[in-house]
Amino acid sequence: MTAVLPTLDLDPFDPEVLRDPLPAQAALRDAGPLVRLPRYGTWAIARYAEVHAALSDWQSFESSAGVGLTNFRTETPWRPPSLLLEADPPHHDAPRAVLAKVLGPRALRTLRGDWLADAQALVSDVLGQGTVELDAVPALAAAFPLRVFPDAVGLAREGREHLLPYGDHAFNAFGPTDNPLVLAGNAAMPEHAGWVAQQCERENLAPVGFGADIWAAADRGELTPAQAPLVVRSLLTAGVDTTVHGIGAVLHALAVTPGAWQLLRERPELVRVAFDEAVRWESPVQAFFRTTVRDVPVGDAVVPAGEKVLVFFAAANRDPRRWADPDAFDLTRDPSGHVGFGMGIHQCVGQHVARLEAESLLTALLARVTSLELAGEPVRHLNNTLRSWESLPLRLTC
Ligand code: HEM
Ligand code: OVM
Repeated sequence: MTAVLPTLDLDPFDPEVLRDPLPAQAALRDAGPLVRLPRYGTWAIARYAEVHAALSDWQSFESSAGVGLTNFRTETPWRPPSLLLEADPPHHDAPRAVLAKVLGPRALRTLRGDWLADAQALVSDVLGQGTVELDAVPALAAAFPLRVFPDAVGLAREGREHLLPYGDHAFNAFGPTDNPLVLAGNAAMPEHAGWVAQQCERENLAPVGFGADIWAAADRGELTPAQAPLVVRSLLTAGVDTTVHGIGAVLHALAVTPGAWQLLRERPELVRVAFDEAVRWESPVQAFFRTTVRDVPVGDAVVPAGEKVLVFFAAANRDPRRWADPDAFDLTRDPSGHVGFGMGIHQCVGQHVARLEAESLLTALLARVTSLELAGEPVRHLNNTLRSWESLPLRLTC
C-alpha cells in the first residue's frame, strides 16, 4: 500500500506569502509530515517532530548541496559556499570548532560589561524626558548591533553601510534566483561582496576581535590560511541582519502583548526568556533547505535521493502538536527546544552573541522605560528567508 502524498500548490517565496506566512505554514503542517511542493520541484517538512528529526540527521539531509533552492551539485552558487552553513562533516568540523570557541560564552564574558554600557549610552541618546515616539528599527534594532558587532569583529569604520545590504541579499539568495527580491539586489552585489571580501583579509582586521581570533586559529593550524577569510565572511553574512531582526521581533512582541513590558519590568531576569520566546514566535530565520543523500523516509512516505527539502523552522516553532497556544507570545512559557536557531550540528554558532546583544539592549531599556507601545502601523521588510520589520513605530515613556 502506498500512501497518497500530500501536494500543495503554494509558493513559499510569493510576496503575499512572505507578507503573512502563517497561513501557508499551517497548511503545510496540516497537510502531513511530508508535503510535495511542485512549484519548485521540492518537498517541505513543517511539523516540529519531523523538522527536529531532519535537522538531527545530517547524514541523510546534507547541507553541502546548499541550504537554499539552488542545488550546488547542478547549479553554480552565487558566491563561494560557506565553510560552515554549506558544508558537511568532516569539512564542517574545523571551521565549526574554531567559531564555537571564538563566539563561545567564555569569549563573550569580556564583552558583557562593554555592551551593557553601550546599550545604556544608546538608550540615553534616544530617550528624552517623558514620552518619545521613534521608529525602533533604525533607532534601536539596527543601531545597537551596528554599534557593537562590527567593533567586536574588528572591522574598519569605513564601509560598514555594506553590511546590512550584503546580508539581506545573502538571505534572499536562498530563495529562487529569478525572484524579484534577488533580481533587485543583484546589481549592487559586486560592490557589497567586494568590500566584504576585503574586510576578511588579515591586514584589514583589528589586532583584537573575532576576526583576529579566527586568523590566530589559522596560525595554530586549526584552519588553513585559505579558510580563515571565509570563516570571517560567515560572521559578516550571518551576524548582522539576524540580530537586527531578532531585536526588532522582541521589541514588536513586547509592544503588542498586553502586560508583557510590565511583567519584564517586575522580573528583568526574564529578558533572556523574552528574547528566545521572540525567536520562537517570529523565527527571524524562517527556513533553510536540505538535500537528501539517499532515499529518506519521512512519516509514511519517502523522499528520493538528491531532492531539495524545505525545513520550515518557523512552522515547527508554532506547531500546536508541540507548543501549547503556539501563537501566543508568552513570557511564562519555557521556549527552550525551539528551532529558531536551528538544531543539531549546524545550530546557530552565533546564538550567544545574539542573546548577549538582545539582553544588553533590553536591560538598558527596562531600567529607563516604564511603558512601551505601538505608535503606528509597523511595516514589513520582505526577504526570501528572513521575517523582519522595515519600520516599527513605538512610543516609549520614561
Ligand atoms: C546558523 C539563526 C544570529 C552565525 C544558524 C542557523 C539558524 C540561525 C536557524 C542554522 C542553519 C542551518 O541549520 O542550516 C540565527 C538567528 C539569529 C542568528 C535567528 C539572531 C537572532 C547569528 C549571529 C551570528 C550567526 C549573531 C554570528 C555572530 C551563524 C553561523 C551559522 C549559523 C556562522 C552556521 C553554523 C553552522 O553551519 O555550523 N543561525 N542566527 N548567527 N549562524 Fe545564526
Ligand atoms: C554563512 C552563513 C551562516 C548562517 C546564515 C547565513 C546568510 C550565512 O556561514 O555564511 O545566512
